[in-house]
Amino acid sequence: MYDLEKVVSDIERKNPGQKEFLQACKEVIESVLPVINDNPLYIKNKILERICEPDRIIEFRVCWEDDNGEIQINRGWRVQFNNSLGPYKGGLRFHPSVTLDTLKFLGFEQTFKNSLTTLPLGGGKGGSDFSPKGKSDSEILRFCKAFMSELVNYIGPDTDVPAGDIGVGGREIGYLYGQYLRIKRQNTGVLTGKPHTFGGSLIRPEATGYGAMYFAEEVLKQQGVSIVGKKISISGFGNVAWGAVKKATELGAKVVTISGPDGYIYDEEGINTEEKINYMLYLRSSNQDVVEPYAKKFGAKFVKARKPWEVPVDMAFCCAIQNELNGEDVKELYKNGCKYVIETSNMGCTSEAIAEVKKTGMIFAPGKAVNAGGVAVSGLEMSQNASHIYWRAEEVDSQLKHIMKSIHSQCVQEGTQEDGSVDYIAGANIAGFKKVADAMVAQGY
Ligand code: 2IT
Repeated sequence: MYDLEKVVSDIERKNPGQKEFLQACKEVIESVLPVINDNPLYIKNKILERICEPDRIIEFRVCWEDDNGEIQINRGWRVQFNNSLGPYKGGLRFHPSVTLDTLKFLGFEQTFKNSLTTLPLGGGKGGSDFSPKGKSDSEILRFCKAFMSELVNYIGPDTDVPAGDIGVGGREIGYLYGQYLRIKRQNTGVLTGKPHTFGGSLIRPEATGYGAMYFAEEVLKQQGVSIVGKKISISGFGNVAWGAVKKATELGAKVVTISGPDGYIYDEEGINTEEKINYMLYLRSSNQDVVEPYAKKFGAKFVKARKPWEVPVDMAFCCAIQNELNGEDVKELYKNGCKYVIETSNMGCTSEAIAEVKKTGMIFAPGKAVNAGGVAVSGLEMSQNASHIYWRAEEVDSQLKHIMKSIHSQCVQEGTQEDGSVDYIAGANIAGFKKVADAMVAQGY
């Protein structure tokens, strides 16, 4: 029998100072401990101890030359967390806040998320503390070439398939893939999220945001309500926020906020025209990491250095970065009548935020279920590349929708409580965990 406090303190001792990793482990362990304690095979095979330990971590130096001819040095990593279900799969994050702690938490989350997708995907994550902010296109190219020159030794279409994450979009994936091709000369689709001209799946750019809205629709359906007319606040302005705004608008909801490190935009009319939604792509590709220009262009309100959670809405989607929504934010959302917190970024909510949500009785959907549409379509991109074909957008979109519905059903199956309500955190963690754990048992140690 495992005791929660003892397990958590062991992880703390083995991973000193790694707060994010510990937070992610704690959340999953809290949910799955009863399942483990109920299953002698899991106990005998030490699944809990093994699943919290990455298979391996690769750490490397990345040297590149900036536009002034000065040599810059960054650190790069790939955390290959767990490949029981399939090749390591997960994004690369380029952001100054990236540490090994961050990538371990992300690789851990990815393992369970990928299990939920129903596709044969293991979990991994990588990236660098490189900041794309203010960098020229040539600097980004030189950094990507240097990064891939190292990473190339550790990845492959059947071993480890990286993709994008914060700071890594189609442009960066293109540069990284180009360097892979120069060195290996193998068009195996070793990265996903590629531009469509050389193997990228249609709908992959939209997939995370679309998937989040499909999942939210299912959550609402479970309550017997429709998404039409719902007022929504969104944080972030990158790829995930963009897809979410696009799909929310298409489904008849109204998104009134987006945000960046500089503050948030409140657009009372809704971010609901093609021009406004496409402008988000421009903001991202400008490498300035700001949203204020949106206010000037479209006559919306810009609120400096504040988060969007003070705006009264029905549903809140955090789409930016880990721990972006805290306990105070939840109190504010609740006070203003918000009923649903849809965590769309990876571990977007602090532990206090989740505790507060539980206190209020608001409905909470966890990131590893909500945002799994991105990696799911990456899995579909791998299938297309392996069979040397492209699927139509409608085909990919319909598979994505099907997968998100299945993830919702898995949450309901494992998370339904005695009173009939659904604990989506428990549901996602247990469903994701069981499949990985069963595979580990079947494969021995
Ligand atoms: O967090 C994530 O799931 C991603 N950044 C996407 C990973 C992928 O392999 O598409």
